[in-house]
Amino acid sequence: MIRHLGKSLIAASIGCTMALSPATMASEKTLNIYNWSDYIAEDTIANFEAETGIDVRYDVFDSNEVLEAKLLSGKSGYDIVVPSSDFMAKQIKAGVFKELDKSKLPQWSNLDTELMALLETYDEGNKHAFPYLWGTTGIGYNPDLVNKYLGEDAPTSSWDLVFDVNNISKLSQCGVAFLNAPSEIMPAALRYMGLDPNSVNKADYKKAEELLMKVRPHITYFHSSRYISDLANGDICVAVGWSGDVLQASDRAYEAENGVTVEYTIPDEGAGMWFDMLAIPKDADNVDEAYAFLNYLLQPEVIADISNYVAYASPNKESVPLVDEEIRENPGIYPTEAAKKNLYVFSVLPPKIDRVINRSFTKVTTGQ
Ligand code: SPD
Repeated sequence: MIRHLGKSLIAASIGCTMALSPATMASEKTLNIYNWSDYIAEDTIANFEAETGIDVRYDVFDSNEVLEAKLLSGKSGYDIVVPSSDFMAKQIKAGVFKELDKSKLPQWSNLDTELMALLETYDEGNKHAFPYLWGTTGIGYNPDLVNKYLGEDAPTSSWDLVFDVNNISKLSQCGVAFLNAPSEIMPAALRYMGLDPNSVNKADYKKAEELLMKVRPHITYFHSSRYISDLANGDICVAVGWSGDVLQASDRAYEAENGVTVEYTIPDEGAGMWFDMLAIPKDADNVDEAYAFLNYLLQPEVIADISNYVAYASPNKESVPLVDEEIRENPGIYPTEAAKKNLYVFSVLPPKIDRVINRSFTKVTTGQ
């Protein structure tokens, strides 16, 4: 179900600052960006710096929860951040973002209007943010290893692969990773059990916790970025992960010619679909520079290059014809209309349900 991107991908390590500014440039203008790891083309920042003369400090994270803690602490130190839409909605209520001045974003109309309408659920009037990229949360797997441990009939297009104890207990021999993300894993478990992935019923989360406790002993680790290289190297055989990250693993393995193949599946029972949003924190020091970067990303060629590189879908409709056919036609990146019917979006849940989710998930990850 997947293709090879045919380019090498460079991993940005979590918590590290990448020194991306040209050494020759002594600029007084700076911009501090906090984005997801493995989520930008290798030359995007350097090209932006060369075009604008702005020096960029580019830091990465792999968890909405980590970003949220920084934002709520008052002074994040960033001028651009990239929360997922459901987290952003709560952060807007907490007053952490500036309203965007759309007169400073002349290419706003490049954004897909249907998607922008959907995103109004999170941000009425699309006042505070616009989408960077979007994707799904599904299963990455190594078909050779999965067939070795489960046979040719392995249920690779079902959540049964990881939520059925019979299967995951065998797969634990080759390694199974789960995202360390309560807001992703709990909804997937609910959906697998035929429950509402956005349930507001505490009892449902108890059931999800029980299911996860059963499979927990067979999960090799919970982490939200390490699985890319582990899948690519054949060090694990299954990961519950994000679409583009799995496809990057596939590409890295292909480039390494190490005999490993990696596939991505959106399970038949359905999967979560999410949107990562570009926003300016209220306390940003470099607002003009932040707008320069937002305008840069609104250019169809720029975001098409990023989409080609990281294998996530672009919300910029003018960019889609510029995206490589192998990306555009990949149903793991741009799901078919039939697959879309099975996707769910993440609702903004009441704080008491968020607390239940986080407590349950902590029990699962710590085993206590
Ligand atoms: N490596 C990039 C991962 C981007 C993941 N976005 C997270 C969405 C969570 N709902």
